[in-house]
Amino acid sequence: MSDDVSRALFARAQKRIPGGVNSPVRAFRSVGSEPVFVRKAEGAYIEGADGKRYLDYVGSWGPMILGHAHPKVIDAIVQAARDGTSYGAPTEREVLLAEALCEAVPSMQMVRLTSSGTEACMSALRLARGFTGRSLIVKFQGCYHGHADFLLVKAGSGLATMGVPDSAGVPQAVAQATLTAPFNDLAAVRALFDQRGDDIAAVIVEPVVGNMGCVPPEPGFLEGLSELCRARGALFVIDEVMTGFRLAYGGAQERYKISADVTTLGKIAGGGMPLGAFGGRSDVLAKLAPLGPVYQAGTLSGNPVATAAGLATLAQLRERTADGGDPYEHLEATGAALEAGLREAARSAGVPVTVQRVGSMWTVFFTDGPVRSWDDASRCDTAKFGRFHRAMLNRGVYLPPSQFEAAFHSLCHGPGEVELTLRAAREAFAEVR
Ligand code: HOZ
Repeated sequence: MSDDVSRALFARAQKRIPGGVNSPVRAFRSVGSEPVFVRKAEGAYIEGADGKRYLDYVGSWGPMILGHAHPKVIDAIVQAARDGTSYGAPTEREVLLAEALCEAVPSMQMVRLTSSGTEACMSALRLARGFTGRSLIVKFQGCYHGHADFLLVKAGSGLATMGVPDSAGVPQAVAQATLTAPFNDLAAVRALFDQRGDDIAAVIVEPVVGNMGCVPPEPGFLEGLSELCRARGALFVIDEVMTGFRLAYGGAQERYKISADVTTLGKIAGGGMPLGAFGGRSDVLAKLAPLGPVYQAGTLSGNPVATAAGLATLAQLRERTADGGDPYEHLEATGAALEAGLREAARSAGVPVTVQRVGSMWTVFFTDGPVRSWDDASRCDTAKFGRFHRAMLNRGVYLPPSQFEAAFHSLCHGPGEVELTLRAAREAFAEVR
């Protein structure tokens, strides 16, 4: 349960902010409680408005891979801010970040910076339409690529959490330009290409889904999408907003040895500041204004403070690797211990769950079979998840407040944090049994 100070703030917030929050899942509605208002965060922990500490597995929904308030990132932000917070003009840091992103993800020859992952995905798909001269987009049921109108079709995450498949306010004509297929179902995508192939501009996918809970791709699925796109003249767009710099320094593309025509990035790439990016083949990016006819712009794009945070975060990830302490091995070890421990805690308590994990993204699904698509995820016992979430929060462990959002751990989560989590989980599973 949230504390008295948070409850008072939430009551005030609801008078001025719809639902009391600026992003729906944060309202904690689907877990039957009220949000903890955060006053500060450090390392693996956040501190609620009343001073209570929670072990954090949200990590700002992905960006905080180094842990909260990493001193090097904070220094970079403070130093950058002293020089001014926005110019609406090019800076050296934008060039440095563009170079670093292209170096990390070799399929990106050029990149354009935005202010959010939503903008990156929306712009990447406008670019795909402009490049191919085609209008249809294929996305997967339960995948979320931000809240642009045409992407709020069978989107997971917040919409799934609120129990609505699609958003009101999206004209039917717009929604019709988006075709959907079940995740991990290559045959369904092939069928879409057979019916509408000449009109399909792009296929966009979360390579490891984080927005219906953590759902990995089955072997051959991503490779098959890439081949289909190439054979049918569509662009393959990999949404690495969550997976970029998280599953490997080169993201899911490095981990699964695949290549996108266009990649979208956000979260870690901005080091916890508002920043997104989309990039890819230079012949495709050459269609963007001012080089080409596809318009895209933004006053805060490539913001000097956000680029400083992004650069500092990527530098830390690279430095740790150079020091011999591979950050991704550390994240993997923590993840493996959490995965095994959570599975065992649920088994001992007799609670049927499926724990799915890729690196430092994971979910405890309250269902007893594998979750490979939105149909599987939607069969979870969300009421029981809600009770589990509350039981964990009462024990100081802050999980994403939705069955359909992946948890993330950081480089600050170590054996002590794993132990704390598993102790809480043993009790919480027993409580919800
Ligand atoms: N559904 C969003 C993440 N997948 C929530 C973001 C937020 O509330 O900040």
